[in-house]
Amino acid sequence: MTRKLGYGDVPEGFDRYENAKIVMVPVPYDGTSTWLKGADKGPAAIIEASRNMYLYDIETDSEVYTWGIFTDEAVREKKTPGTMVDAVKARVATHLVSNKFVVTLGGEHSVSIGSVRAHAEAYRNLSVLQLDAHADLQQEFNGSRYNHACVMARVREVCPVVQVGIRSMDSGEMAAVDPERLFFAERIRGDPDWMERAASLLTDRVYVTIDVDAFDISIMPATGTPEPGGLLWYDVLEFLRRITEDRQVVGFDVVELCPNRYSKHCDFLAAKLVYKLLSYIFTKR
Ligand SMILES: [Mn+2]
Repeated sequence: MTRKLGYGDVPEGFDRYENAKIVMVPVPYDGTSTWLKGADKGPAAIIEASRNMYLYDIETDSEVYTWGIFTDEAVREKKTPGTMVDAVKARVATHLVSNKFVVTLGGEHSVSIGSVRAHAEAYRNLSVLQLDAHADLQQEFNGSRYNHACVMARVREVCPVVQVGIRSMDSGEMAAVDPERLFFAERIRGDPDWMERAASLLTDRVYVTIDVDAFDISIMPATGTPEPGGLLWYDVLEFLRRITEDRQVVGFDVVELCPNRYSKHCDFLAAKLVYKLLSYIFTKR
């Protein structure tokens, strides 16, 4: 039997479901994005890039793959955004019941709704940390409540959110913002306390959703709606590490990578971001 090409190209045995604490759920969905298409190619690009990473993390002096990393079959439901969300929720829920730690790989941001709903049912007092250029607080967009511009409006229906890196929205969303819980990219620049304040607003159990457009376009041009003025690599890592030290991160997703032919470094950044966050979470355990 030939081995499936899984995340991280982990040594044989560590990639089997029975042995794996960590499960990758790819969701190659791009049904509602509005500008650059191709987020459906994101999960495969992340997995391919991840197979070229070193599996030792210098910072934490750890090899998180030894917890076992299983890469699941992709969720391919795409009749409507709503049926896709339900399919993601059902898939993630089956892994949570089996006591796995689930990483959802998008796909556009609407895939996060299903994953958050599954985690919110499995974990009491969950809050969601969102890293994103966009607030995603539209109640409805282009005729769907599950458009990628509505993600955080749907998430706020199930748990409190903290939004970081935001730098683009419309006036209707601005009215819906909770200013205490939203950290604009331009305002956290040069503010030494923002990480502390953002972290303090989270509950003990946290789900993290990372839209890669939170990163600055200089290091992450490969996304559907790139915005200048974003976060940089070490700032994001420092913040994520701080969150994992003070809180229990119970799941996360990385979404909106829209791979292109010219900037493979973006695929690698997303793949490594997944591995870094796993390293932080599991070093603590
Ligand atoms: Mn988003």
